[in-house]
Amino acid sequence: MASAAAQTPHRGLPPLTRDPAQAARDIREYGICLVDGVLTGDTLKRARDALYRAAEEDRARNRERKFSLDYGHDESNQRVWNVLSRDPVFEDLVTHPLAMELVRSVVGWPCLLGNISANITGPGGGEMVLHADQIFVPEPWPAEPQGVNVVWCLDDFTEANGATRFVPGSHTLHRPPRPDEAEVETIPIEAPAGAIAVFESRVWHKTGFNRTADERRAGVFAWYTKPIYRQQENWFLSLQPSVRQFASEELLVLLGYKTEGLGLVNGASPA
Ligand SMILES: O=C(O)CCC(=O)C(=O)O
Repeated sequence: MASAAAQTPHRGLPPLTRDPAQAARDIREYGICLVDGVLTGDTLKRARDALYRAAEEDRARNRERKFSLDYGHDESNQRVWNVLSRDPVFEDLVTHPLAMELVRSVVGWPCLLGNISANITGPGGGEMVLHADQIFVPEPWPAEPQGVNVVWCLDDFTEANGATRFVPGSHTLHRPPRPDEAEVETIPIEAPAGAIAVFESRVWHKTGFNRTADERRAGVFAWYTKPIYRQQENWFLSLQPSVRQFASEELLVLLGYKTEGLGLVNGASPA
């Protein structure tokens, strides 16, 4: 089925870049950018090992939780929530200077970290429902995107292993997909391990099918919003306390522990 977005001039993915200014331009034009080589060597290995360790622990303890937009009773794909509480390496991802520069270019500063969770596709794993991340924003949507998602590719993202798929140009439609648009044409966000894809919150996207016999695809999704939105993860209840204890000023703001105007305690910032 052809999509309404196919009528727009944005027919594909922008090329991989290492230039932050180009990446910010790509988000404005295409709704998405791809930056490669953001995590390399030991750092990439640390993040990947930490995520797969957390996933194994959740499976072993039967602690895996699906989300309403996830894959129902699909046993191949696995969601790992709140990775920030699982290993300090994820603090480095949340506040990575390049990621933060791109996040600020979309939603400004201060902003909030809505959540940071991982999706691991597994052999035979199914697709997620097509959605835009600012699904919680009432329509008509404000003129600017209200959030931005930074996707950390901890494995190669390929069409075969379930790379996230998106609808080119969908950010210009300025609305979420309707139920009869669930099957519109999408293209895979293919990128090497260590790359990030950053897309603004109006982009229609979903997890792809994993058609491989033996490959998993780990992606960490860090979701940031303008500071007027409730965070998806309730950090005040679920954050591992030592994260707050050692957090930078920037991370305290992102988590909502240091704030202005909203989220006060007796009229003042809690931290
Ligand atoms: O797993 C993916 O590729 C997409 C995940 C996603 O869209 C989400 O978590 O909102």
